Formats: sequence, C-alpha cells, structure tokens
Amino acid sequence: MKGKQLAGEKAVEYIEDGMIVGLGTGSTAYYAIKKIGELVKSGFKIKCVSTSTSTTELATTLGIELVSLNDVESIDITIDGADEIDKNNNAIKGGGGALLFEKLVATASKKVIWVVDSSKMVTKLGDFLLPIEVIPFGAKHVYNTLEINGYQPKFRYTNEMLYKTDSNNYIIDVNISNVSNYLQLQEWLDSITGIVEHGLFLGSADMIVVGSEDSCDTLF
Ligand code: ABF
Repeated sequence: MKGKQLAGEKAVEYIEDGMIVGLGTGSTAYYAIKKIGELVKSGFKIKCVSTSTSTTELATTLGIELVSLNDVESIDITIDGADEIDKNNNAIKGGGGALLFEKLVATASKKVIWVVDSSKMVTKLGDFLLPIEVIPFGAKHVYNTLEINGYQPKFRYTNEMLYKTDSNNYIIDVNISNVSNYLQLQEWLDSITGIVEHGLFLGSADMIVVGSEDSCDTLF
C-alpha cells in the first residue's frame, strides 16, 4: 500500500493553483485525491473532473469542487491509476470499471500522469484481463465474436449479478496474453459494433509515477 500512497501523493506536486484537474479512480488515485483535498483546504483554487461515482463521492467529502467534463475546454492534469503498464507506455486500465470516463478525461487532458505501485509495471501486458465495455443490447453477440477469435471472454459479475458501469453498460474481460500488436488489437476492437470502449491505453501517459515500499520513481 505504501507504494500507492507515495505515487499518488508525488503526482499531486505537479498541480498548480487555478488548474483544472482530472481525478482518476482506484486505490492509488485515492491517495492523490486525498492530497488534492489538502491543497483545497490550504486555499488552492482548483476545479476537478471526476471519472467515477466512487471518485465523486470521495472528492465531495473532501470539499473538492467538481465540474462536468462538458463544462471545461480542457483539463490541465489528470492523475489516474492503471492495472498494468509495459515498458512502451502501454497500459491496461478499467479493472475498476471506470475505463470509459477515464479515457474521455485522459483524452481531454494536456498532461496525463499514471500513478502505480511497482507491481503494475510489467514486461508484457496480459496477466491482467483486458476490460471491454459493451452496451447490453446484443452483448452476447460481441461476446461470441471475442470467443471465436480466441480471447476467452468472461462477463464481469459482482454479487452474482452482471456488473454495470456508471453508464449502465456491461464489462467483458478478455485474455490478451498472446497479443503482441496492441495497435492492431485496438483497431479491431474499435471496429466492433456494440463495444463502447476498451481498457487499452496505448502511449497515453505523459508521466508515470511508480511507488515502491520506500521510494518513488518518475518515468518521463
Ligand atoms: C483505474 O485505476 C482503473 O483503470 C484501474 O483499474 C485502477 C487501478 O486501480 P488501483 O490503483 O486500485 O490498483 O484507473
């Protein structure tokens, strides 16, 4: 847990008074959001865009001013977690189910900082299943397409119910451990009707902060 806290808090050092900040989702982003709450208490005037209901709830309890993504031209800095990151700045995100809003917020951001503990840095993506957000209508047909193409799809469940994202969509988790061309996979997934978004974030970070038990490294 220490690595997550060191990374989350380190990233907040890049936030300046008056900025618009994207708030990620997950237990590492949690530490960044708590630190941002301290900045707000110390008088920083920052407005934040949340990536999930859980982040919205946390930010609200901390007195952080939230604005809609639709109400800002752009975001200065987004701080978010990731499930896996390889050495080429390719990430799998969405383990927490917020991949759609996270990708929309990251896309609108001038600077994206992923914050992870060292366990998330991998030589090859794929130990973690890739989340794919699908609309419920026809989701089984998307599942079948993924299955016949060898991705071993699994609908995500929570409490024995089909998991629903903040947008009321389903998530299908797939195995991409045999994939080496992520750009090709991304293009294929983007071509499948019914897929809203997927958790491949290729080359999307401007900075990666990696925390371990007693130190923190900042990559590019
Ligand atoms: C979020 O951070 C999700 O995309 C990803 O699943 C999660 C990582 O969570 P944690 O920081 O709790 O390991 O961006």
